[in-house]
Amino acid sequence: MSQLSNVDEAKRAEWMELYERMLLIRRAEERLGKEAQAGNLPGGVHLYIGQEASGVGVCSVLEDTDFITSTHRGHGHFLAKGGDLKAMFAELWGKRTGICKGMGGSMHVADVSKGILGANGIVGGGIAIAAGAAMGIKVAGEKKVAVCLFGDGAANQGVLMESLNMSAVWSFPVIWVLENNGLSEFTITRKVTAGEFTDRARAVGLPTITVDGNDVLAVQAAMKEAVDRAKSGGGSTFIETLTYRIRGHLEAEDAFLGGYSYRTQDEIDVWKAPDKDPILRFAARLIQEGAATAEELEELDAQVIGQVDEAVRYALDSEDADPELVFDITFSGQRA
Ligand SMILES: Cc1ncc(C[n+]2csc(CCOP(=O)(O)OP(=O)(O)O)c2C)c(N)n1
Repeated sequence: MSQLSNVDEAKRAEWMELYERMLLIRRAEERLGKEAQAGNLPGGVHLYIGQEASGVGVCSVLEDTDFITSTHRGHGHFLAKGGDLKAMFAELWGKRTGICKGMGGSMHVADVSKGILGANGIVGGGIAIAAGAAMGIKVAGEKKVAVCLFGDGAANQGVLMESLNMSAVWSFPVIWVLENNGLSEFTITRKVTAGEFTDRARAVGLPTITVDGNDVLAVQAAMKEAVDRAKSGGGSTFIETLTYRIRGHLEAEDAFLGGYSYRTQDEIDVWKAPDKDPILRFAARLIQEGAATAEELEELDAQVIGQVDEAVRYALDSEDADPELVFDITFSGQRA
């Protein structure tokens, strides 16, 4: 660590943890992108690259006992909430050691022991699940929160208004986190959306916070406010994190679109630049504040890449999923 640090040791350790978590998501997903493009992964992947500060900032203030619901773009949320990288990779490769025994795949990574109620291939599918989880917390009188992470495309699903309404009427300890990356699959969200998303929450009387979703500390501060409110009985908050998806909707996008493009390379490049990319930005901040040196960050990067390599080996060395399991783990009690 630099001798000229502006931050105390506790803060430094916390910031480094945030940085490492974002880096882990980035390096894990870069590897997944390569493997998918080489045809080595069974099934498609939707990468979270560019949005890491949002998921990491959100989950940084949560306990294992707090819940999150996620989306089809769920690897980042899973890792941010403390999900195991090896078990996630094994899941994506369809192996028995996968977090869902290899029966779920990329869009269904879940770990209830960490409060991760699952990624979800149904756009908006996590919204009512989060409302239900929050209702459960309220009925049990527990000091926990449920956090719903969803996209701007999902925000146009009707279930959002129903769930916002219920969360306001019954003062549920639920935090709505709209990760607004401006894109809904291959559509510019603005072209299919009237008004502001935050106004939908205000319409039912919920407090709203709009935050720079590529600034991990800003997201964390917004979440702290919302979690404090929810855990002290003050009910729900709606947070909008403004961010951008750098990769395509899914890794096979180019082949899928056959030459059609819904955005320009210039636009993507703006968001990859050091003043926008959440990881490059935070690295610059760490160095500027004397919390780390460039060499230390490079070393950390090498360690993280090593962890990713190890997780790939673990997945490849694991036994294929057992199709028979479908009868045991899809529906409760089906075999009995
Ligand atoms: C109910 C449902 N309708 C449509 C789709 C197809 N689909 C997959 S992702 C997507 C857009 C999602 O946009 P957003 O919620 O903004 O998430 P992002 O991909 O930007 O992360 C659509 C329409 C789906 N999976 N589920």
